[in-house]
Amino acid sequence: MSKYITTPIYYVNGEAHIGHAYTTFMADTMARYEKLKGEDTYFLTGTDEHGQKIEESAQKNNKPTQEFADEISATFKNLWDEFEIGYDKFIRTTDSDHKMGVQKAFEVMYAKGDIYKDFYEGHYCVSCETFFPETQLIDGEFCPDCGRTTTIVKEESYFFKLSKYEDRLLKLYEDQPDFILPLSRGNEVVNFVKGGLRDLSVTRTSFTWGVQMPKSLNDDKHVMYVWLDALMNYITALGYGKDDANMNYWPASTHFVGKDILRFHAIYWPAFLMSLDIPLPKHIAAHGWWTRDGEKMSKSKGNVIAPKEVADAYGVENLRYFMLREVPFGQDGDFSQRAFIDRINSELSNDLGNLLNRIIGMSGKYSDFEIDSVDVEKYHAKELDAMNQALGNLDAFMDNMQTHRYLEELWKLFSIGNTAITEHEPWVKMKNDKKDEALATVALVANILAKASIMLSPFMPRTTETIADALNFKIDTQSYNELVIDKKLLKLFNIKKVPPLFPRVEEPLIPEAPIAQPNAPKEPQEAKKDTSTDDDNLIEIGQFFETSLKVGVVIEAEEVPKSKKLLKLQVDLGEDSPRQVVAGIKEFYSAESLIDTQVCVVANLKPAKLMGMMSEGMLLAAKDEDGLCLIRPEKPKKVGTPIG
Ligand code: ME8
Repeated sequence: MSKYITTPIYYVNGEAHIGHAYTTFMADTMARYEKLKGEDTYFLTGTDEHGQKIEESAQKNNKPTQEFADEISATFKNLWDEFEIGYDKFIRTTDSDHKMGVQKAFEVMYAKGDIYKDFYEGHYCVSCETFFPETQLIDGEFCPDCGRTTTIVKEESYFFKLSKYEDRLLKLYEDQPDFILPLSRGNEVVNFVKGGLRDLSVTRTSFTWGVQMPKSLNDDKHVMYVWLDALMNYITALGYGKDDANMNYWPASTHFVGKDILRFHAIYWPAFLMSLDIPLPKHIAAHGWWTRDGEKMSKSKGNVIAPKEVADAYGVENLRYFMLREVPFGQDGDFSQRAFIDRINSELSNDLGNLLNRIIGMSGKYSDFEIDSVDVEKYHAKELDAMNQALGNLDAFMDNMQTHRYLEELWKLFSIGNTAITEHEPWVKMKNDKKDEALATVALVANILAKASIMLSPFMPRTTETIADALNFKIDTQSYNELVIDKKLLKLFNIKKVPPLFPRVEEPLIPEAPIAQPNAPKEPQEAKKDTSTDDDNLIEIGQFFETSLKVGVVIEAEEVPKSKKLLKLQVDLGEDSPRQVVAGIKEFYSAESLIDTQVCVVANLKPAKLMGMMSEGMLLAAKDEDGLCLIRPEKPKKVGTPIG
């Protein structure tokens, strides 16, 4: 049976961040795993290029929308190519084949009576490209997901009869309990559907950057809703609406998505497919959210880490390993260089890298680099059993996307190898004239490394290729079948020396996160500037003085309801009236403790709205693992005193 694995298609309103890299690594690893097992596998990724958000981003960048989309889409594609992501197709929703496919799907659903025309009036969040019912809005106005102001939109719209599919959807979740993975996420979807589904507005007339309506409807005023357009990518990529060339891969085995877009994939998407009479995907696998120092990262917010920066510093395969080892699939994870460095040094360098070096060294000394498995079973039956048992457990972990458990289990092999060396002391055996025993231990470890590298190859394809090269074999389906499934041992060969695979890392290799202050959502370009240390980015003193820093005193402070992080402050900067500053410091300071204390304020930031409140400045603060502290004058200064 063939396999079809997809990532979400990424919005082209900013460049890739670590959250995008995670989904892509996850899907790439899964696709490589299936291919290793010999499954005929198709792996799709791409970019989502329509909608008001993209149109507005292009305008802000003074670029024609298509040109802007071309540029950003290319940054994703180039990055994945540089990271050697093994996709079979990179789809763009501006591809003409895709647009044709979406139009065809629309026609089919319309002909079936599942799409009708009416009027829509509702609160729309442009950033999330989503309508929200009034009951869900914060203070009746602000987006419950991102806190931005929503706008009331009244327009003629085509509607998809989502409500008609309520019962069939509920039956789907019941009949196919692993449709949504991890299982724990299923409930929230079921409850949402049980709460009642309203028909879905699937066209827009307020902007033009979208797939045109099918000619047969003769209604040019409308363009398709971006989520209808985007979800269809999973079938148009296989030729739906054109030649169905690769539709044999359908239904998808797994759509990997972030938890924020689970609803679209677990409710809208199966309903569209039901309407089209197309079989449903097997799994929608929703991963958690990556934060940096506890702060949510997203393109819309601007506090992102560029995966390229991390990969350039630490190596892309180390990054893949870290992300897939660190976080149980489905849970949120925090990106911390400390945790990353610990895993590189202890798991990759010590457990794996040293083991390889040790047997290269020993076999060089004892047998002129020749390795022979002939006596392994005789002296190491116990270790072989333990190894085979761990290898046999791996598949189940991968089936449930539990990459962290998979890697943990795989690492048992290295521990078996390291323990065997410590217990059997081949160097003592060599002295005591028991060369065959010593060589059996070395060969045991070579076999462990070979089998482990096969199973690690979907995670670290290049690195494991180097290990396999040292052990004189190739990682492919044939060696997987022989060495892992049939449990055979390596044939006689000469081991090759390789340079250390995982140099230890002593210090963080990229600058730590900039202090997260919830002020104006920055453009991604600005965020990149923040985290860079290149000499090219040194600034002139004049540039520094473009920032107006002033001493202020907090005269009022209160908690922002419904917010875990925000405090609303009135800060006197010696101006006619105090400034309102909304600061993300509630976890570290109580409101009362701030009153009458001095703070340092960035005074010439453009005001920004946060959860509906204007913020007219930013407090200087320093944040590390121990928490956040405000930067204050050493001695009280007159309010309004410039800093610099
Ligand atoms: O949602 N941690 O695109 P997108 C983990 N175009 N994952 C994150 C993340 C983070 N900090 N931030 C974003 C879209 N993501 C749509 C998809 S599919 C038919 C259309 C994940 O570029 C997010 O959860 O905003 C989503 O899965 C993916 O990145 C793409 O986000």
